[in-house]
Amino acid sequence: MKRNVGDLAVFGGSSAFLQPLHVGRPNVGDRARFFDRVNWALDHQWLTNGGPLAREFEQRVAELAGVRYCVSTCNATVALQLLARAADLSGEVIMPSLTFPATAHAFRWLGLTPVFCDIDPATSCLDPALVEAAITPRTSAIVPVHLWGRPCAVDQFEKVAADHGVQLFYDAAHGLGCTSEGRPVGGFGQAEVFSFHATKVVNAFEGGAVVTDDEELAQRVRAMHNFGFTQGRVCTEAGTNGKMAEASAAMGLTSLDAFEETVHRNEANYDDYQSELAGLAGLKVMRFDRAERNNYHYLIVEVDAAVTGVHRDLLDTVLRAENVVCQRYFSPGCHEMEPYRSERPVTLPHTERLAQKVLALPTGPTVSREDIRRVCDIVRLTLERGHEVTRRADERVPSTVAP
Ligand code: T4K
Repeated sequence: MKRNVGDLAVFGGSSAFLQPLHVGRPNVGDRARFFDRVNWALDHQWLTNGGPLAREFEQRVAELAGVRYCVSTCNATVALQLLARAADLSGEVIMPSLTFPATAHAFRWLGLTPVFCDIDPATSCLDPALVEAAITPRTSAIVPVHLWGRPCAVDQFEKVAADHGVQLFYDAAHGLGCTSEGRPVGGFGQAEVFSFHATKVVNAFEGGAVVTDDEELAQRVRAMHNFGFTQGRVCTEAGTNGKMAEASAAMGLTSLDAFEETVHRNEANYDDYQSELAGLAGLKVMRFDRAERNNYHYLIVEVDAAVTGVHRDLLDTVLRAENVVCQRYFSPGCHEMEPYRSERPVTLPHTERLAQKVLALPTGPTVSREDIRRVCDIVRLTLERGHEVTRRADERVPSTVAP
Protein backbone atom coordinates (compact mmCIF):
# COMPACT_ATOMS: atom_id res chain seq x y z
CA MET A 1 0.00 0.00 0.00
CA LYS A 2 1.28 3.46 -0.87
CA ARG A 3 1.48 5.79 2.11
CA ASN A 4 3.28 8.84 0.76
CA VAL A 5 2.78 11.03 -2.27
CA GLY A 6 6.34 10.20 -3.29
CA ASP A 7 5.31 6.52 -3.58
CA LEU A 8 2.97 7.32 -6.46
CA ALA A 9 4.27 6.06 -9.80
CA VAL A 10 3.72 9.47 -11.36
CA PHE A 11 6.45 10.76 -9.01
CA GLY A 12 8.83 7.85 -9.53
CA GLY A 13 7.33 5.05 -7.38
CA SER A 14 6.69 1.66 -8.92
CA SER A 15 3.32 1.08 -10.60
CA ALA A 16 0.69 -0.55 -8.39
CA PHE A 17 -0.38 -2.89 -11.21
CA LEU A 18 1.98 -4.87 -13.40
CA GLN A 19 -0.67 -5.30 -16.08
CA PRO A 20 -3.04 -2.51 -17.17
CA LEU A 21 -6.38 -2.53 -15.41
CA HIS A 22 -8.91 -1.32 -17.98
CA VAL A 23 -12.37 0.16 -18.13
CA GLY A 24 -14.45 -1.73 -20.70
CA ARG A 25 -12.96 -5.22 -20.62
CA PRO A 26 -15.24 -7.38 -22.76
CA ASN A 27 -17.81 -9.75 -21.29
CA VAL A 28 -16.87 -12.71 -23.49
CA GLY A 29 -18.76 -15.43 -21.63
CA ASP A 30 -17.98 -19.11 -22.12
CA ARG A 31 -15.31 -19.37 -24.80
CA ALA A 32 -16.13 -23.00 -25.64
CA ARG A 33 -19.76 -22.05 -26.23
CA PHE A 34 -18.65 -19.21 -28.50
CA PHE A 35 -16.47 -21.54 -30.56
CA ASP A 36 -19.32 -24.06 -30.76
CA ARG A 37 -21.53 -21.39 -32.21
CA VAL A 38 -18.89 -20.21 -34.68
CA ASN A 39 -18.23 -23.81 -35.71
CA TRP A 40 -21.92 -24.32 -36.21
CA ALA A 41 -21.99 -21.29 -38.53
CA LEU A 42 -18.93 -22.56 -40.40
CA ASP A 43 -20.40 -26.06 -40.69
CA HIS A 44 -23.57 -24.61 -42.13
CA GLN A 45 -21.65 -22.14 -44.26
CA TRP A 46 -23.97 -19.33 -43.31
CA LEU A 47 -21.95 -16.35 -42.15
CA THR A 48 -24.11 -13.25 -42.43
CA ASN A 49 -27.22 -11.67 -44.06
CA GLY A 50 -29.72 -12.28 -41.29
CA GLY A 51 -28.51 -15.78 -40.41
CA PRO A 52 -29.93 -17.94 -37.64
CA LEU A 53 -27.52 -16.70 -34.98
CA ALA A 54 -28.36 -13.06 -35.70
CA ARG A 55 -32.06 -13.92 -35.58
CA GLU A 56 -31.66 -15.72 -32.25
CA PHE A 57 -29.70 -12.78 -30.91
CA GLU A 58 -32.47 -10.39 -32.00
CA GLN A 59 -35.09 -12.51 -30.28
CA ARG A 60 -33.19 -12.56 -27.02
CA VAL A 61 -32.47 -8.83 -27.08
CA ALA A 62 -36.13 -8.10 -27.82
CA GLU A 63 -37.13 -10.24 -24.82
CA LEU A 64 -34.71 -8.46 -22.53
CA ALA A 65 -35.93 -5.08 -23.77
CA GLY A 66 -39.59 -6.09 -23.57
CA VAL A 67 -40.32 -5.14 -27.19
CA ARG A 68 -41.73 -6.94 -30.21
CA TYR A 69 -39.05 -6.11 -32.75
CA CYS A 70 -35.28 -6.03 -32.81
CA VAL A 71 -33.06 -5.48 -35.82
CA SER A 72 -29.43 -6.29 -35.15
CA THR A 73 -26.82 -4.10 -36.82
CA CYS A 74 -23.08 -3.86 -37.30
CA ASN A 75 -22.81 -1.18 -34.58
CA ALA A 76 -24.95 1.38 -32.75
CA THR A 77 -23.76 4.35 -34.79
CA VAL A 78 -25.15 2.80 -37.95
CA ALA A 79 -28.28 1.75 -36.01
CA LEU A 80 -28.91 5.42 -35.13
CA GLN A 81 -28.45 6.34 -38.76
CA LEU A 82 -30.79 3.63 -39.98
CA LEU A 83 -33.37 4.89 -37.53
CA ALA A 84 -32.92 8.49 -38.65
CA ARG A 85 -33.46 7.45 -42.28
CA ALA A 86 -36.30 5.06 -41.57
CA ALA A 87 -38.11 7.75 -39.57
CA ASP A 88 -37.50 10.37 -42.27
CA LEU A 89 -35.81 12.76 -39.89
CA SER A 90 -34.85 16.15 -41.21
CA GLY A 91 -33.50 19.46 -39.93
CA GLU A 92 -32.63 19.51 -36.24
CA VAL A 93 -32.32 16.71 -33.73
CA ILE A 94 -32.11 17.63 -30.05
CA MET A 95 -29.71 15.61 -27.92
CA PRO A 96 -27.35 15.89 -24.98
CA SER A 97 -23.78 17.03 -25.42
CA LEU A 98 -22.63 14.87 -22.49
CA THR A 99 -22.38 11.64 -24.46
CA PHE A 100 -19.99 9.72 -26.68
CA PRO A 101 -19.57 11.68 -29.94
CA ALA A 102 -21.21 8.85 -31.89
CA THR A 103 -24.63 10.13 -30.79
CA ALA A 104 -24.08 13.44 -32.55
CA HIS A 105 -21.90 12.20 -35.40
CA ALA A 106 -24.48 9.62 -36.48
CA PHE A 107 -26.97 12.37 -37.28
CA ARG A 108 -24.47 14.97 -38.49
CA TRP A 109 -23.10 12.40 -40.95
CA LEU A 110 -26.55 12.30 -42.55
CA GLY A 111 -26.68 16.08 -42.90
CA LEU A 112 -28.94 16.58 -39.88
CA THR A 113 -28.15 19.26 -37.31
CA PRO A 114 -27.47 18.10 -33.76
CA VAL A 115 -28.82 20.67 -31.30
CA PHE A 116 -27.25 20.21 -27.91
CA CYS A 117 -29.19 20.84 -24.73
CA ASP A 118 -27.96 20.90 -21.19
CA ILE A 119 -28.39 18.14 -18.65
CA ASP A 120 -30.39 18.11 -15.46
CA PRO A 121 -27.61 18.01 -12.85
CA ALA A 122 -29.78 15.74 -10.69
CA THR A 123 -29.78 12.96 -13.32
CA SER A 124 -26.83 13.85 -15.62
CA CYS A 125 -29.24 13.17 -18.49
CA LEU A 126 -30.89 15.60 -20.89
CA ASP A 127 -33.22 18.10 -19.18
CA PRO A 128 -36.76 17.81 -20.65
CA ALA A 129 -37.63 21.44 -19.83
CA LEU A 130 -34.61 22.72 -21.73
CA VAL A 131 -35.41 20.41 -24.61
CA GLU A 132 -38.91 21.80 -24.82
CA ALA A 133 -37.53 25.33 -24.95
CA ALA A 134 -35.12 24.34 -27.74
CA ILE A 135 -37.79 22.94 -30.09
CA THR A 136 -38.13 24.93 -33.30
CA PRO A 137 -40.11 24.36 -36.50
CA ARG A 138 -36.99 22.62 -37.82
CA THR A 139 -36.90 20.05 -34.99
CA SER A 140 -37.82 16.57 -36.17
CA ALA A 141 -36.71 14.47 -33.20
CA ILE A 142 -35.41 14.31 -29.66
CA VAL A 143 -32.69 11.76 -28.89
CA PRO A 144 -31.98 11.53 -25.16
CA VAL A 145 -29.22 9.21 -23.94
CA HIS A 146 -29.61 6.89 -20.94
CA LEU A 147 -26.20 7.98 -19.77
CA TRP A 148 -24.12 5.28 -18.05
CA GLY A 149 -27.25 3.14 -17.99
CA ARG A 150 -29.30 5.49 -15.83
CA PRO A 151 -32.63 5.99 -17.60
CA CYS A 152 -33.73 9.47 -18.69
CA ALA A 153 -36.92 11.20 -17.58
CA VAL A 154 -38.90 9.07 -20.01
CA ASP A 155 -42.41 10.21 -19.06
CA GLN A 156 -41.50 13.87 -19.40
CA PHE A 157 -39.89 13.30 -22.78
CA GLU A 158 -42.95 11.39 -23.94
CA LYS A 159 -45.10 14.41 -23.10
CA VAL A 160 -42.75 16.99 -24.67
CA ALA A 161 -42.53 14.96 -27.88
CA ALA A 162 -46.30 14.45 -28.06
CA ASP A 163 -47.09 18.09 -27.27
CA HIS A 164 -44.81 19.31 -30.04
CA GLY A 165 -45.38 16.58 -32.60
CA VAL A 166 -41.74 15.54 -32.80
CA GLN A 167 -40.37 12.02 -32.80
CA LEU A 168 -38.63 10.51 -29.81
CA PHE A 169 -35.79 8.00 -30.01
CA TYR A 170 -33.37 6.97 -27.32
CA ASP A 171 -29.69 6.28 -27.54
CA ALA A 172 -29.70 3.31 -25.18
CA ALA A 173 -26.10 2.29 -25.94
CA HIS A 174 -25.47 1.91 -22.19
CA GLY A 175 -28.93 0.83 -21.11
CA LEU A 176 -29.32 -2.89 -21.77
CA GLY A 177 -31.06 -4.62 -18.88
CA CYS A 178 -31.95 -1.39 -17.04
CA THR A 179 -35.43 -0.29 -16.03
CA SER A 180 -37.28 2.94 -15.35
CA GLU A 181 -40.12 2.44 -12.87
CA GLY A 182 -39.87 -1.24 -13.61
CA ARG A 183 -40.23 -0.81 -17.39
CA PRO A 184 -37.24 -2.05 -19.38
CA VAL A 185 -35.09 0.34 -21.37
CA GLY A 186 -35.77 -0.50 -25.00
CA GLY A 187 -39.48 0.18 -24.98
CA PHE A 188 -39.42 3.97 -24.67
CA GLY A 189 -40.09 6.46 -27.46
CA GLN A 190 -40.67 5.22 -31.01
CA ALA A 191 -37.48 3.15 -30.85
CA GLU A 192 -34.25 2.76 -28.94
CA VAL A 193 -30.73 1.82 -29.98
CA PHE A 194 -28.39 -0.52 -28.11
CA SER A 195 -24.66 -0.89 -28.61
CA PHE A 196 -22.93 -4.26 -28.44
CA HIS A 197 -19.44 -2.90 -28.88
CA ALA A 198 -16.66 -4.93 -27.23
CA THR A 199 -16.66 -2.57 -24.26
CA LYS A 200 -20.39 -2.81 -23.55
CA VAL A 201 -22.16 -4.98 -20.97
CA VAL A 202 -23.04 -7.39 -23.77
CA ASN A 203 -20.43 -7.61 -26.48
CA ALA A 204 -20.71 -8.78 -30.09
CA PHE A 205 -17.19 -7.57 -31.01
CA GLU A 206 -18.95 -4.75 -32.83
CA GLY A 207 -22.73 -4.60 -32.89
CA GLY A 208 -25.88 -2.66 -32.31
CA ALA A 209 -29.63 -3.01 -32.49
CA VAL A 210 -32.76 -1.00 -33.11
CA VAL A 211 -35.57 -2.12 -30.80
CA THR A 212 -39.17 -1.00 -31.14
CA ASP A 213 -42.81 -1.99 -30.91
CA ASP A 214 -43.54 -0.22 -34.20
CA GLU A 215 -43.84 -2.91 -36.85
CA GLU A 216 -43.66 -0.57 -39.81
CA LEU A 217 -40.57 1.20 -38.48
CA ALA A 218 -38.91 -2.14 -37.72
CA GLN A 219 -39.60 -3.39 -41.23
CA ARG A 220 -38.17 -0.27 -42.75
CA VAL A 221 -35.04 -0.44 -40.61
CA ARG A 222 -34.67 -4.11 -41.50
CA ALA A 223 -34.92 -3.38 -45.21
CA MET A 224 -32.55 -0.43 -44.99
CA HIS A 225 -29.90 -2.39 -43.11
CA ASN A 226 -29.85 -4.81 -46.06
CA PHE A 227 -29.46 -2.46 -49.04
CA GLY A 228 -33.19 -1.64 -49.05
CA PHE A 229 -34.33 -5.19 -49.81
CA THR A 230 -37.73 -6.13 -48.45
CA GLN A 231 -38.89 -9.74 -48.28
CA GLY A 232 -39.02 -11.22 -51.76
CA ARG A 233 -35.84 -9.31 -52.60
CA VAL A 234 -37.60 -6.23 -53.83
CA CYS A 235 -35.45 -3.15 -53.46
CA THR A 236 -37.81 -0.39 -52.37
CA GLU A 237 -35.38 2.37 -51.47
CA ALA A 238 -31.72 3.22 -51.05
CA GLY A 239 -30.49 1.17 -48.12
CA THR A 240 -27.05 0.52 -46.77
CA ASN A 241 -25.19 -2.46 -45.37
CA GLY A 242 -25.68 -2.39 -41.62
CA LYS A 243 -26.03 -6.10 -40.93
CA MET A 244 -24.64 -8.05 -38.00
CA ALA A 245 -22.41 -10.96 -39.05
CA GLU A 246 -22.93 -14.45 -37.61
CA ALA A 247 -19.57 -14.40 -35.81
CA SER A 248 -20.68 -11.23 -34.03
CA ALA A 249 -24.03 -12.78 -33.20
CA ALA A 250 -22.22 -15.86 -31.84
CA MET A 251 -20.23 -13.59 -29.55
CA GLY A 252 -23.36 -11.59 -28.69
CA LEU A 253 -25.30 -14.73 -27.71
CA THR A 254 -22.42 -16.06 -25.63
CA SER A 255 -22.04 -12.69 -23.94
CA LEU A 256 -25.81 -12.59 -23.31
CA ASP A 257 -25.53 -16.03 -21.66
CA ALA A 258 -23.17 -14.38 -19.16
CA PHE A 259 -25.19 -11.18 -18.81
CA GLU A 260 -26.75 -11.87 -15.39
CA GLU A 261 -23.44 -13.01 -13.96
CA THR A 262 -21.71 -9.92 -15.36
CA VAL A 263 -24.30 -7.60 -13.88
CA HIS A 264 -23.97 -9.41 -10.57
CA ARG A 265 -20.21 -8.82 -10.58
CA ASN A 266 -20.65 -5.20 -11.65
CA GLU A 267 -23.04 -4.65 -8.79
CA ALA A 268 -20.65 -6.22 -6.29
CA ASN A 269 -17.88 -3.99 -7.66
CA TYR A 270 -20.15 -0.97 -7.34
CA ASP A 271 -20.77 -1.86 -3.68
CA ASP A 272 -17.05 -2.28 -3.09
CA TYR A 273 -16.23 1.09 -4.65
CA GLN A 274 -19.00 2.73 -2.63
CA SER A 275 -17.72 1.40 0.65
CA GLU A 276 -14.03 1.96 -0.15
CA LEU A 277 -14.60 5.57 -1.17
CA ALA A 278 -17.32 6.46 1.34
CA GLY A 279 -16.66 9.70 3.18
CA LEU A 280 -13.83 10.82 0.91
CA ALA A 281 -14.29 14.58 0.69
CA GLY A 282 -14.72 15.95 -2.85
CA LEU A 283 -15.44 12.59 -4.47
CA LYS A 284 -18.83 11.16 -5.36
CA VAL A 285 -19.49 7.72 -6.74
CA MET A 286 -22.33 8.08 -9.26
CA ARG A 287 -25.34 6.29 -7.78
CA PHE A 288 -27.74 3.86 -9.33
CA ASP A 289 -31.34 3.66 -8.13
CA ARG A 290 -31.49 0.38 -6.23
CA ALA A 291 -35.27 0.22 -6.73
CA GLU A 292 -34.62 -0.34 -10.46
CA ARG A 293 -32.75 -2.98 -12.42
CA ASN A 294 -29.34 -1.63 -13.40
CA ASN A 295 -26.46 -3.13 -15.31
CA TYR A 296 -23.89 -1.22 -13.17
CA HIS A 297 -21.64 -1.27 -16.20
CA TYR A 298 -20.07 2.16 -15.77
CA LEU A 299 -18.42 3.06 -12.49
CA ILE A 300 -18.32 6.83 -12.58
CA VAL A 301 -16.77 9.08 -9.98
CA GLU A 302 -17.09 12.84 -9.81
CA VAL A 303 -14.03 14.70 -8.57
CA ASP A 304 -14.53 18.17 -7.14
CA ALA A 305 -11.20 19.93 -7.57
CA ALA A 306 -12.32 22.85 -5.42
CA VAL A 307 -12.56 20.46 -2.46
CA THR A 308 -9.75 17.99 -3.18
CA GLY A 309 -7.19 20.35 -4.72
CA VAL A 310 -6.75 17.79 -7.52
CA HIS A 311 -8.36 18.09 -10.91
CA ARG A 312 -9.94 15.00 -12.47
CA ASP A 313 -7.30 15.10 -15.22
CA LEU A 314 -4.50 14.87 -12.70
CA LEU A 315 -6.20 11.98 -10.88
CA ASP A 316 -6.48 10.27 -14.27
CA THR A 317 -2.76 10.87 -14.90
CA VAL A 318 -1.87 9.53 -11.46
CA LEU A 319 -3.95 6.40 -11.98
CA ARG A 320 -2.62 5.78 -15.47
CA ALA A 321 0.93 5.91 -14.12
CA GLU A 322 -0.17 3.12 -11.76
CA ASN A 323 -1.42 1.16 -14.78
CA VAL A 324 -5.06 1.91 -13.97
CA VAL A 325 -6.46 2.95 -17.35
CA CYS A 326 -9.47 5.12 -16.57
CA GLN A 327 -11.62 6.91 -19.14
CA ARG A 328 -12.90 10.49 -19.11
CA TYR A 329 -16.44 9.46 -20.08
CA PHE A 330 -17.59 11.88 -21.40
CA SER A 331 -15.32 14.79 -21.62
CA PRO A 332 -15.41 17.25 -23.22
CA GLY A 333 -19.07 17.52 -24.19
CA CYS A 334 -19.77 17.17 -27.91
CA HIS A 335 -20.56 20.87 -28.19
CA GLU A 336 -16.93 21.60 -27.32
CA MET A 337 -15.67 19.34 -30.13
CA GLU A 338 -15.37 19.97 -33.83
CA PRO A 339 -17.32 20.38 -35.98
CA TYR A 340 -20.00 21.44 -33.50
CA ARG A 341 -17.89 23.98 -31.62
CA SER A 342 -17.32 26.01 -34.77
CA GLU A 343 -20.65 25.39 -36.46
CA ARG A 344 -22.98 26.16 -33.59
CA PRO A 345 -21.29 27.53 -30.47
CA VAL A 346 -23.35 27.13 -27.31
CA THR A 347 -22.72 27.30 -23.59
CA LEU A 348 -24.07 24.43 -21.50
CA PRO A 349 -23.06 25.17 -17.91
CA HIS A 350 -24.13 21.92 -16.24
CA THR A 351 -22.60 19.79 -18.97
CA GLU A 352 -19.36 21.75 -18.90
CA ARG A 353 -19.11 21.54 -15.13
CA LEU A 354 -19.76 17.80 -14.98
CA ALA A 355 -17.55 17.01 -17.99
CA GLN A 356 -14.63 18.49 -16.02
CA LYS A 357 -15.25 16.16 -13.10
CA VAL A 358 -16.22 12.70 -14.29
CA LEU A 359 -13.96 9.70 -14.56
CA ALA A 360 -14.83 6.08 -15.31
CA LEU A 361 -12.94 3.61 -13.11
CA PRO A 362 -12.33 -0.04 -14.01
CA THR A 363 -15.11 -2.49 -13.30
CA GLY A 364 -16.52 -5.63 -14.91
CA PRO A 365 -15.98 -9.35 -14.32
CA THR A 366 -12.19 -9.16 -14.68
CA VAL A 367 -11.83 -6.57 -11.92
CA SER A 368 -11.44 -8.19 -8.51
CA ARG A 369 -12.26 -6.90 -5.05
CA GLU A 370 -8.52 -6.71 -4.37
CA ASP A 371 -8.02 -4.63 -7.55
CA ILE A 372 -10.70 -2.23 -6.34
CA ARG A 373 -9.13 -1.97 -2.92
CA ARG A 374 -5.79 -1.04 -4.49
CA VAL A 375 -7.32 1.44 -6.93
CA CYS A 376 -9.20 3.09 -4.07
CA ASP A 377 -6.04 3.29 -1.93
CA ILE A 378 -4.45 5.34 -4.70
CA VAL A 379 -7.53 7.50 -5.18
CA ARG A 380 -7.69 8.18 -1.45
CA LEU A 381 -4.00 9.01 -1.16
CA THR A 382 -4.20 11.33 -4.17
CA LEU A 383 -7.30 13.19 -3.05
CA GLU A 384 -6.51 13.38 0.66
CA ARG A 385 -3.13 14.88 -0.20
CA GLY A 386 -4.54 16.74 -3.18
CA HIS A 387 -2.76 20.05 -2.79
CA GLU A 388 0.61 18.34 -2.38
CA VAL A 389 -0.04 16.12 -5.41
CA THR A 390 -0.97 19.12 -7.54
CA ARG A 391 2.01 21.14 -6.34
CA ARG A 392 4.44 18.32 -7.09
CA ALA A 393 2.86 17.71 -10.48
CA ASP A 394 3.12 21.42 -11.29
CA GLU A 395 6.77 21.46 -10.28
CA ARG A 396 7.43 18.71 -12.82
CA VAL A 397 5.30 20.09 -15.65
CA PRO A 398 3.41 23.34 -15.04
CA SER A 399 -0.29 22.43 -15.04
CA THR A 400 -2.58 23.73 -17.73
CA VAL A 401 -5.57 22.68 -15.68
CA ALA A 402 -6.72 24.93 -12.88
CA PRO A 403 -7.82 23.00 -9.79
N1 T4K B 1 -23.94 6.18 -28.13
C1 T4K B 1 -23.28 6.15 -26.96
C2 T4K B 1 -23.86 6.84 -25.77
C3 T4K B 1 -22.06 5.45 -26.86
O1 T4K B 1 -21.39 5.41 -25.69
C4 T4K B 1 -21.56 4.80 -27.99
C5 T4K B 1 -20.32 4.07 -27.94
C6 T4K B 1 -22.31 4.85 -29.19
C7 T4K B 1 -23.49 5.57 -29.22
C8 T4K B 1 -21.85 4.17 -30.43
O2 T4K B 1 -21.82 2.76 -30.26
P1 T4K B 1 -21.00 1.85 -31.34
O3 T4K B 1 -21.23 2.42 -32.72
O4 T4K B 1 -19.55 1.85 -30.93
O5 T4K B 1 -21.66 0.50 -31.21
C9 T4K B 1 -15.57 3.01 -26.55
C10 T4K B 1 -16.38 2.26 -27.59
O6 T4K B 1 -15.64 2.11 -28.80
C11 T4K B 1 -17.69 2.90 -27.90
O7 T4K B 1 -18.50 1.90 -28.49
C12 T4K B 1 -18.39 3.36 -26.63
N2 T4K B 1 -19.61 4.07 -26.89
C13 T4K B 1 -17.48 4.24 -25.82
C14 T4K B 1 -18.13 4.68 -24.54
O8 T4K B 1 -16.32 3.48 -25.48
P2 T4K B 1 -13.39 4.43 -26.73
O9 T4K B 1 -12.88 5.34 -27.78
O10 T4K B 1 -13.39 4.91 -25.34
O11 T4K B 1 -12.69 3.01 -26.81
P3 T4K B 1 -11.20 2.56 -26.51
O12 T4K B 1 -10.69 1.81 -27.67
O13 T4K B 1 -10.41 3.73 -26.03
O14 T4K B 1 -11.40 1.52 -25.33
C15 T4K B 1 -11.84 1.90 -24.04
C16 T4K B 1 -11.30 0.92 -23.04
O15 T4K B 1 -11.80 -0.37 -23.30
C17 T4K B 1 -9.80 0.82 -23.05
O16 T4K B 1 -9.30 1.11 -21.78
C18 T4K B 1 -9.48 -0.60 -23.42
C19 T4K B 1 -10.78 -1.35 -23.27
N3 T4K B 1 -10.97 -2.29 -24.37
C20 T4K B 1 -11.34 -1.82 -25.59
C21 T4K B 1 -11.54 -2.70 -26.63
C22 T4K B 1 -11.94 -2.20 -27.99
C23 T4K B 1 -10.77 -3.63 -24.14
O17 T4K B 1 -10.39 -4.02 -23.02
N4 T4K B 1 -10.97 -4.50 -25.16
C24 T4K B 1 -11.37 -4.11 -26.39
O18 T4K B 1 -11.58 -4.95 -27.29
O19 T4K B 1 -14.89 4.06 -27.15
